[in-house]
Amino acid sequence: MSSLTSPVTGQAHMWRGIIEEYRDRMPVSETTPIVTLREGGTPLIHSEYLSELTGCEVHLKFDGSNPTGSFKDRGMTMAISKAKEAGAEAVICASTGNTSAAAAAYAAKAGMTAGVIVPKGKIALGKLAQALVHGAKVIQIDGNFDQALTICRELADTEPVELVNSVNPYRIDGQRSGAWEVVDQLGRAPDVHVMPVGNAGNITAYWRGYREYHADKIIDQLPVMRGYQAAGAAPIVLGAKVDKPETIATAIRIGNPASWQWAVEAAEESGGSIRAVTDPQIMAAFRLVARHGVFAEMASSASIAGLLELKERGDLEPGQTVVCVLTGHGLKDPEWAISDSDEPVTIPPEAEAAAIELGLR
Ligand code: AN7
Repeated sequence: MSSLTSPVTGQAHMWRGIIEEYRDRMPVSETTPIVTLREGGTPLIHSEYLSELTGCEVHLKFDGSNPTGSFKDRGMTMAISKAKEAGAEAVICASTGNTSAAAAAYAAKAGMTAGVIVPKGKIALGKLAQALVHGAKVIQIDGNFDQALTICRELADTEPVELVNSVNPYRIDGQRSGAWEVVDQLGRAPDVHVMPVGNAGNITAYWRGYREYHADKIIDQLPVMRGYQAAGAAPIVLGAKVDKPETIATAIRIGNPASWQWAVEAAEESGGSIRAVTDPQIMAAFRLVARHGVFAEMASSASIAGLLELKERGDLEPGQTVVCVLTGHGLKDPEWAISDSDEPVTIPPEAEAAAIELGLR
C-alpha cells in the first residue's frame, strides 16, 4: 500500500483512492484485493458566476475528473474489488455509457473480463471508445438501457458472472464517498445538494453518505436533496415507467430506474424533490458552465439546469451553500460541443495573420 505523503518531500498528499481514504467506512477487510485507479478526490470548484446569479454560494463537485471521466469509478472500485475477492472472473453491466467505461477499465486493471450491453446508437462515442480500448466485450441492443439491464440481471442469475450495475450494493457503498468528500472539502454539509438522476443509484448513495456522517455527528445538518431527471425520461417525476425515454442527455435516458424508491426516499426525508428539466434547459446549462471553465457532460448539466430552476421557483434562500454534482466529463461527447460552435477559421501560418484574426491589430 502506498503512503499518504511524498516519500521524497514528506509533503504533497498522495490521494490513494476512495477505499483507502475512507477504509473504515467501506465493507473491506485486510484481505480484500483493492482494485483502484485512485478514483475520487475530485475538485469542489467554487463558481463565482453561479453564486452571483443565484445569491448563494455555489460549488461544483466535478466528478468528471475521475480516472475514467465519471463518478462511476467510485462505485466500480468497490464492486470490482469485491468481485475479485469473491473469485469472479467476469463481470457484466448494462449501461448508457459511463458504467461500461468504468467497468471495462476496472475489470482490465483486475485482470477480469467485462461484458457490457448498451443501447445501440445512444451512447456517447468517447464512452464506447473507452469500453473498447479496455478490452470489454461490447454488445449493442436495438433497445434501451432498461431492456439491457433486464438482460444483465437475468444473465447474472443464471451464468457465472457478477453484475456491476448499481443494483450491486457495493456500487452504492463506493459512491457514498462523494458525499463525504463534499463535507470534507466544505467543512460542513451543504444546505442544498443538486444532482442529475438516471438509474437513481447516485442520489441514493449521496443521501446515505450524508446520513452516515450525520449519524456519526461529523455534520450537524443534512442537505435538502434536489434530483433532476430529463423531461423525456422522467419516470420518478411522472410516477410511472417511461417505455420510450428520450433526451439529448443520453447518460440519463432511463425509463425505469433501479433505485427509484430510494431516490423518492432521499427527496422526501430531506425535504427536497425530484423534478425534471427539458433538453433546451440542459443544453443552455451545459453552455453556461463550459463558458465558465468547466466542461461537463450533457447529463451532468441537468444539475445546473436544476439549480437555475430552483432559483426561478424561489426555492433557494440567499446565502445558502449549494453543491451541484457534475457527474461526467464533457470530453466524453465532444460532438455536442462542436455542433454548437462555429468552425475555427483557417489562416496562413503567419503571426501577422493570426494577430489580425485575433483582433489584436
Ligand atoms: C454522467 O452509465 O446509468 O442516477 O449506465 O452517466 O446513479 O444512474 C449513467 C448514469 C448522471 C445518472 N450523470 O446517475 C450508465 C448510467 C452521468 C451518468 C447519471 C449517469 P444514476
